[in-house]
Amino acid sequence: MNANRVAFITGITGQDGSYLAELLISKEYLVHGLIRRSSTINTARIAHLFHNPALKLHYGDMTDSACLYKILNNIKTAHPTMERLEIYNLAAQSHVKISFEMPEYTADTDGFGTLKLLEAIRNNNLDSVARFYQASTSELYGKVQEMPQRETTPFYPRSPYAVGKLYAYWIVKNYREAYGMHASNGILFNHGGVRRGHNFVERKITLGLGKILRGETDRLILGNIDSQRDLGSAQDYVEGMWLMLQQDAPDDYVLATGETHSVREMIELAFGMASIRLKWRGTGSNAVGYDEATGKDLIFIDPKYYRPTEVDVLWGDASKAAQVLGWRPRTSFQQLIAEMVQQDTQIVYKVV
Ligand code: NAP
Ligand code: G4F
Repeated sequence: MNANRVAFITGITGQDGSYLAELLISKEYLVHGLIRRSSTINTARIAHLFHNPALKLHYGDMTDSACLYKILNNIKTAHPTMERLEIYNLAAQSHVKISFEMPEYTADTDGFGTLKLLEAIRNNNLDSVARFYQASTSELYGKVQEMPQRETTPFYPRSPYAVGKLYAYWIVKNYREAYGMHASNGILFNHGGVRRGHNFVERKITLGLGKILRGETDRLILGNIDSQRDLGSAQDYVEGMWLMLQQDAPDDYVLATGETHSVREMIELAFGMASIRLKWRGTGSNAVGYDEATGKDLIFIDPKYYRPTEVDVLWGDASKAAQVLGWRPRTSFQQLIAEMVQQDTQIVYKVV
């Protein structure tokens, strides 16, 4: 461990937090992480790091400003000579559909939680030492005003999640301008992988495929399969987060693959990797995907998965991140889906 490499990650038990913790530990950081108390185990993604002396976990919650202050105070006391503290704010109620069902909690965590953390930094007099990364999102573009979307594209959020994240985006920018803080927004387009939460669409597809192949179910039920997403690999994206905090000056960056694919394409690709060629009949909520070889209906639509306001298409332009940070995604869409199919079905599919 290097005495000058200290980081604090909120959301360390999440998909991105777990990959980021691994990356930072591999770079000799001492990593502090915020975890929530839960009645069930919520640390599966970081269980392999538990006994690593480079990891220290602290109980807390983004809605609890006193604990955020106290954790930062403890970190300051533990590292009295640190010249830099990298803070990655990844904690969020991150599910867009669920944000319509719990809008207030989503705003408290994703919006005001960010403000509380920024205030905890200032109240601990850590503003000049801290480098702050905010997990902003392509959901900010919502009803997109430009194709593809880049840092200068106007925002048009379409969910309580996106509106909460919009507040966070602007408060980060405001604290940068008002107090000179090294605070950056990473505007990340969708990214997943084998640690992706089970109720995000690409993981739901590969897990559903696995259940069908094992005979545990005879169908996969989804919502809007015509929306399009720019989907990359979480492991590639956490490198971009780290690069943002290594820059002399803070700034905002899009991370994206530059390709967009419909949910329908994701389904066809995943099922194709298991040698199931899907054909479709019907449209909208009557669309059904069936196995061309057997005629068996496999994919159904249930409008209960529709959002009151949908984001139809996301397609990112990460040229700025490429030019300034030297960041480029390494994993193709096909490779990413193949990795997930392999994990969830045990079928090895080689992408050529
Ligand atoms: P994730 O897997 O859902 O992880 C979210 C993390 O936040 C978990 O560790 C969760 O803890 C924690 N959390 C939730 N509410 C909290 C609260 N009130 N207090 C403290 N911690 C809380 O999300 P992810 O995919 O890793 O995404 C990381 C961040 O990037 C999120 O802010 C997300 O909104 C944003 N983002 C994600 C994507 C993407 O495609 N993955 C794209 C753009 C932006 P538990 O484990 O206890 O639930
Ligand atoms: O997988 P999703 O739930 O991801 P969404 O809404 O794009 O949000 C993810 O990416 C954002 C970045 O743009 C992050 F900020 C956010 O935290 C999260 O990681 O849905 C993707 C698309 C949507 O159009 C949705 O309507 O898939 C469609 N979809 C169709 N059927 C479904 C389903 N989504 C889910 N979750 N479940 C379905 O059954």
